[in-house]
Amino acid sequence: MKKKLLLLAVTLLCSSWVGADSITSLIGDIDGFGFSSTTGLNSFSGDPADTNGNGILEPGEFLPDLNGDGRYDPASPSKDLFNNQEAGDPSFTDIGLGINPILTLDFSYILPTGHTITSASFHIVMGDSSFAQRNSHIISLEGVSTGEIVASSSTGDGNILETIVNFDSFFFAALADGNAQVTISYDNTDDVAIDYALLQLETTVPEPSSLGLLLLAFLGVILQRNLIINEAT
Ligand SMILES: [Ca+2]
Ligand SMILES: [Ca+2]
Ligand SMILES: [Ca+2]
Ligand SMILES: [Ca+2]
Repeated sequence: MKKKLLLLAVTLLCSSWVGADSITSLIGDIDGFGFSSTTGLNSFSGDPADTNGNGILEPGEFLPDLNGDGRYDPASPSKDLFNNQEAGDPSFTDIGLGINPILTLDFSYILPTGHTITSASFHIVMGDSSFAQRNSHIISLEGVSTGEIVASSSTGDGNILETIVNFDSFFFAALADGNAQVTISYDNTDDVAIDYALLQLETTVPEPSSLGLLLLAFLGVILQRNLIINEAT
């Protein structure tokens, strides 16, 4: 009986062991809004837009004041509009989009059999954050609003920020089919440009090694039962 209890304990232990996995679905490319070089690109202040000088425009840095008028503004009379799109870029990344765009982003990915979603987050790197995030904008998943994203404090005209939205567990079921449609409705923006967006899923999955141990435990129970039957006959 002790052996049976021990085996049962091992079985329960094995069945509770899970591993973690991570799934990332990327829309667009991480290439600093497509600027092939940041040399000579200045922010509204006249300082280098690529503040850390690593050759790529990133969150915390700036979209460039291309016409040198001391502001980032694609609208007339300022002309800072850019189009750095390459083959394969989605139509809404690496390009100045103008004011108040409404965007639909279709993520697709594979959620392996047996995986359970434990967290999901949406990330988007965009500017002009001094305006695009000064006012709230709505992000929806599969047509259901996830709430308003309220502006963070502006750090200068043309500022680039990464916005992260953590989805409530209410949305996990809608993400299980490997497709996720995120829509963004901006309100009262100056200009919006997007480098890329991504969907990050964290999952749990039974460990193959645990499954092996589970099978061994199950076989142990069978073998012991046969021994008991053999001893009784
Ligand atoms: Ca690109
Ligand atoms: Ca940089
Ligand atoms: Ca300008
Ligand atoms: Ca890009």
